[in-house]
Amino acid sequence: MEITAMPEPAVSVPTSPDPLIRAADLLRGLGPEFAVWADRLDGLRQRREQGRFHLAVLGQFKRGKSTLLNALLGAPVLPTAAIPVTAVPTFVRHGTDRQIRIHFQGQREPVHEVVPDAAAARALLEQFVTETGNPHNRLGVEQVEVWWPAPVLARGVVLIDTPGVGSTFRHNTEATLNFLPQCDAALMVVSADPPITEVEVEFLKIVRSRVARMLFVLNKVDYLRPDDLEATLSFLRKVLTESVGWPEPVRIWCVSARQGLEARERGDEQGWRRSGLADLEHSLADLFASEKAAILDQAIRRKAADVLEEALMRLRLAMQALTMPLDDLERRMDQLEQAIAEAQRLRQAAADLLAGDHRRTRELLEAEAERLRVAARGHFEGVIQAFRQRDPDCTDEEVRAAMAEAVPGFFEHHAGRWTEKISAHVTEVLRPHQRRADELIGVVRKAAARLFDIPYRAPECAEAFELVRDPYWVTHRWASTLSPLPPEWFEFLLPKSWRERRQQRRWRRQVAELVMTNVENLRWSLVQSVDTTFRRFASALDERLAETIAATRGAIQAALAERTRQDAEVATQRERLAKAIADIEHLGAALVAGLSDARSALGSSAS
Ligand SMILES: Nc1nc2c(ncn2[C@@H]2O[C@H](COP(=O)(O)OP(=O)(O)OP(=O)(O)O)[C@@H](O)[C@H]2O)c(=O)[nH]1
Ligand SMILES: [Mg+2]
Repeated sequence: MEITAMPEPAVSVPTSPDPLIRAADLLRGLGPEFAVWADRLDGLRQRREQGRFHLAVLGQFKRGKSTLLNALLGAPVLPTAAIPVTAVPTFVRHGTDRQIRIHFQGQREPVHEVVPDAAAARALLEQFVTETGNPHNRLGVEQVEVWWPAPVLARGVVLIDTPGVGSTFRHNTEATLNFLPQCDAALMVVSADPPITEVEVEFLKIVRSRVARMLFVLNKVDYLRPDDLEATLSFLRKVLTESVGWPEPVRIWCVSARQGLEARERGDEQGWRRSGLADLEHSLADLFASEKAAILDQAIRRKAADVLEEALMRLRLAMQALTMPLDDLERRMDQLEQAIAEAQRLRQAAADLLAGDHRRTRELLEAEAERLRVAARGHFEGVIQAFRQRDPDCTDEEVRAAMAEAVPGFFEHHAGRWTEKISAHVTEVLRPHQRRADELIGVVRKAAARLFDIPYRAPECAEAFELVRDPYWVTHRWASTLSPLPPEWFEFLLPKSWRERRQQRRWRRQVAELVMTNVENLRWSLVQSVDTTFRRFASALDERLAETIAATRGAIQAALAERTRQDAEVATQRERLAKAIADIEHLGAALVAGLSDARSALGSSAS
């Protein structure tokens, strides 16, 4: 590894206004051995991108959710109609080109199209997301992404149109509830006709604990005269505080999405304001700009400063290695090798502990699966029994229909609970491993700092374990009907009580099968995600340790090679190193400047 490959200009002319890009450019300019840190900074930049603000628009069907989103987008992109429409969640993101991507369950490749305008977008979406174009979601659409150049989406906001809750598809409501904790905020749309229903009240009661921020919108106010509006609002407030238990004061935005959209299309500013949407749009902009983006940006800057600190360590080591008497250098190098060997031993012990926790997590998962099997069997046998008690002469067909209705809701609910429990467990279990991993890397870095008299600063941001990914709407295909096993021919000849007993045995067998299939479906997807999480964690740890070792050793070995050259060349190299150190210190300080409780500056430079 040759440090002489360092081209000077790239170091001194960082141009991008984004400090992360500037820092990555600067590191790349220092030579290929600095690429790992430049790549890490690129990774941080991606994380910042992923930290988009996800706002889900919720409500009972036909409240005007899609119309409201269209108004905010300024074009009738999403399908709307007087009959229930949105059957699949649609994620609308910012994009300079207008594009649509339809994701399917299973292996089917997504459909991806660039569309010229709103009419074309809507026509395409109608085929896939609406009850009319895709009845009962026969096409197996999982979710839809739309990219649109609307200002409301700038700065990383994602708006999500969701299927209306409380329709006959109860599992839709459950799926919405499972989805909510992944979102940053939700906008609940109600309308004046009628002001709020029992279904909405029940939904809101459950939603309360699952959503970080909630905004209430009363839509279709164009239907109301001013005094009716006042009465509707006070009724709504009363229900929200008294029946739902929402804390006072409840702010409700009154809008007419339809008039807002029309005004937008005409370019009528006054009409836009009159529709109430200008006010809602401002409040949303404030919300997007607050909390999340700012907090994420701070965390990312701190992590970036840590990355620079690691690069600095390498430069300082190289500087020291160029300065020290040779025999001294070799002696210290031996000692460093001992510290590296110690870290590798600890790594093995850490790997064993991690494997143990992985195994125990799998055991917990299996125990939960068994519990769910028992609960589900009891539940569905109960469903059948209750049904038969109500109607002793019910036909097999009717029992099958009752089951088909009961299955998705039950499993969707348990899927949510189970996933939540397992991911909380995994996060908890991995935390001490994370600490151990940080200590392990610290062993090498501290030894290098001590041996070569350079400042050591522990990373400010522990690499807190994070599974960052966009909210994801999970659509399981639940096996929900009992197979139509006809009774055997001789059963008709048996006395009624015998026949019924045989029939019950038959149902019970089928319930057991149905439960096995659905629990297995869930168990399998959880096992996959647990295994992937542990695998990724272990390999990230290995990579970080290997990087740290390579960087520490590499700096000294490169300097050792330099030492065989002429004094004049060594002096030039030292000058370059000193300049690179100063540049990185400067950029690191700029990254953390102004952060709350920021450290004063990066450690002082080497001799
Ligand atoms: N008068 C009036 N009608 C509206 C308004 N907003 C929406 N509508 C109408 O209400 C109907 C339903 O609107 P959608 O936007 O499709 O409702 P949705 O909540 O998305 O419905 P689902 O997708 O089925 O859950 C459509 O006929 C809209 O034109 C409004 O502000 N005023
Ligand atoms: Mg809709």
